[in-house]
Amino acid sequence: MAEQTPPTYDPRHPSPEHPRRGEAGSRRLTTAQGLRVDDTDRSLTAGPRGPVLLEDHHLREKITHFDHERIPERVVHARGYGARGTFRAYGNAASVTKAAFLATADEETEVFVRFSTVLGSRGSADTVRDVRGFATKFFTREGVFDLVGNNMPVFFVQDAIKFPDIIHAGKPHPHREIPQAQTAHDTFWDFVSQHTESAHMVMWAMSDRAIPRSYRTMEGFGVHTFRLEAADGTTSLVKLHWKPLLGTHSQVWEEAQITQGADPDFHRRDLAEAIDSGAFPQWELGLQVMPDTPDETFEGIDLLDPTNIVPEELCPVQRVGLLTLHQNPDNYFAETEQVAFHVGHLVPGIHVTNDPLMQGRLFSYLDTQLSRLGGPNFAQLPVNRPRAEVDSNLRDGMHQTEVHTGVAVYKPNAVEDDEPTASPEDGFVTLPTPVSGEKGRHHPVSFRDHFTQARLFWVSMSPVEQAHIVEAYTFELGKCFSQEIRTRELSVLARIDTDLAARVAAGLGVPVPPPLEKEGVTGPEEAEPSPALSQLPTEPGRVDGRVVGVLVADGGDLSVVERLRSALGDDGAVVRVVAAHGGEVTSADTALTVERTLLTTRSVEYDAVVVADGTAGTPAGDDARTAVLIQEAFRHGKPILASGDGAQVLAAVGLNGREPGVHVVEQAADVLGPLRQDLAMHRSWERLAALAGVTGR
Ligand code: HDE
Repeated sequence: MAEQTPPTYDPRHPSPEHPRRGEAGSRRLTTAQGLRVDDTDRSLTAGPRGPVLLEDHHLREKITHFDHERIPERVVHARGYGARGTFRAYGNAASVTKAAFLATADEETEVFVRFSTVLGSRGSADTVRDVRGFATKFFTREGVFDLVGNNMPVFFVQDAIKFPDIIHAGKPHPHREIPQAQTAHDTFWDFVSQHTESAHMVMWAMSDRAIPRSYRTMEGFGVHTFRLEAADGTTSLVKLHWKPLLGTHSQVWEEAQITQGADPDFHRRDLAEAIDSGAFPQWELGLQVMPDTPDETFEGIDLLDPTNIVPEELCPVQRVGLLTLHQNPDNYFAETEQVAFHVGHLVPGIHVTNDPLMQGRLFSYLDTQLSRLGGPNFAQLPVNRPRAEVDSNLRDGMHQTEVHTGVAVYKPNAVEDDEPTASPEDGFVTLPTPVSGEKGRHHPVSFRDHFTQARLFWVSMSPVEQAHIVEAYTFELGKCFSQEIRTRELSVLARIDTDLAARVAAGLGVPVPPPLEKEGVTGPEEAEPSPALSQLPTEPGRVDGRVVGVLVADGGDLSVVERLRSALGDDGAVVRVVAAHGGEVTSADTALTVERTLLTTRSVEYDAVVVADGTAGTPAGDDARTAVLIQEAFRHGKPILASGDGAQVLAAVGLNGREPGVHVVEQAADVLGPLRQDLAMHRSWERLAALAGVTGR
């Protein structure tokens, strides 16, 4: 194969696909046909107050185009946000795969990533309790590879044929289309309480993983086991992971709910602003490499069952490359909406397995693009266009943009002497894995343990995380109307863990039913905890993109803002000035621009709150919304600091600085130390534990 230069991407020089606008005053408004327009504000009418004329071709073109501006939203993962970036291979994956973008040290590959929620419509809020999509398109020199993953490593169903069922159960009830973007309703719990292979995934969905703090603080998973092939022909069974360099962090449930109203675009705004400010989010791609044995199991775990993880303690994650997102889309529709992922977009060295979920996905993704993007030529859209050379005999169809030449669009042909050749030498060769057995709708014995891994997840959580899981089940089941559904789900929980079931039942005020009995279903076996599953930081992490809100008042101490900005700014943390009014706050010879007022802000915007000296007794210090802001920050485990008389503002809501993660200091200079320390641990876990009434963190 001819050597091709690895694709590169320079964010400062946008591609010709995204031309910049012209000089001011140099552009002329035209119709779609390039005709210059005289007036686009008034329709053509017969007389000043007469009827509009059909003759107005500009009006008709403008309205007709507008009428057709939308395309069908994705049937799942409709709400999403994308970014461009690069992937750099470390080269150490060469022993496992011959895929050039992974195996070649320092090779850089252009990528487009789309994050999403699953259930909500395109206009739904970002911070709902849901699984997050984490789909990556690698424009490799050998063709496009799509890693269409989620932020959870397992799935609700083992077989693609059940996908329409779980989605119909989770989507709003069809008669009223309520509730939007959530699982806290009867049909979801009716389904999962009967369909017990969901038990493990439901536990993830009820955990803090379902309410990430940011796309930048999410892990990603390929979910299925892939079969990787090295240059020497050896194969391995491999699970794929994305590890965020900022750590894995979540919101707490009340915070996520408030965010839905206060800023429904919270996650897309966070990602876009981070990229704009140069705080480029990064993930390492990790591989769990397991032997390719005939039974396709590892340590007794069936690798074809997508409700199973392989604990990292049993098979460590080897990091093989770095993903950096460094450019926001220029146009949401053209890029984020039209990007088309497909599990079947593979490159040499990466193969699928017989995981029945994966097999069904191989059909679904291509199929859905046909109706979503209006035909088979979606690969020609700028956001999807491969960087490798394309020379296919695919022709015509809706929205064909290529002007193909030549007459012999078939193989073999003896009419043209430069026909494209197909060869196993450099082509994608399907591995000759053996297939045997009887046709049938099977239910393998190794797919029947529905509870051991759910238990594994539960016992791996810290006490605070367990408390959040209990709260989530209690919330969701509390929103169900059917007592029968609640009881059935409680019986599922009773089968996983007695304490979990007892705590949820207590919250619902109902007795604990006996553990669910279900024919043909086994488990749980005793499960060894996997500490890697817990999100609690074991050491201080990075503070990039963290937001500190500082409440200041006219005539008070403003120096704390500058101090924090110079100390935290280099690390990519943001310090926002909050005051009672807009414009500027002034004090002695200092003036600061106010970025948020008590009217326009809410606690959820901040990872930590500082109350500056000089706020007590001012409109800012006395405002009831300040009390709410501090109380919410407190309930959500966020660091809270007060300097000087700011202590009185805290005292008004009952805080004295002795609570975990609450600090009262004499002067502005003393704020930084404890603030940085607490921010780096994400939350005060002691406080969250105390609030949840559990001991330990
Ligand atoms: Fe998807 N999924 N899915 N899914 N999925 C789609 O494709 C489907 C599954 C995932 O940002 C659809 O282009 C089936 C698992 C992501 O554009 C559709 C099954 C995982 C995205 C589809 C699954 C995913 C999708 C809808 C069960 C994690 C968003 C629009 C067999 C590994 C991609 C589209 C984007 C989107 C089908 C299960 C991830 C309908 C049939 C498991 C991240 O084709």
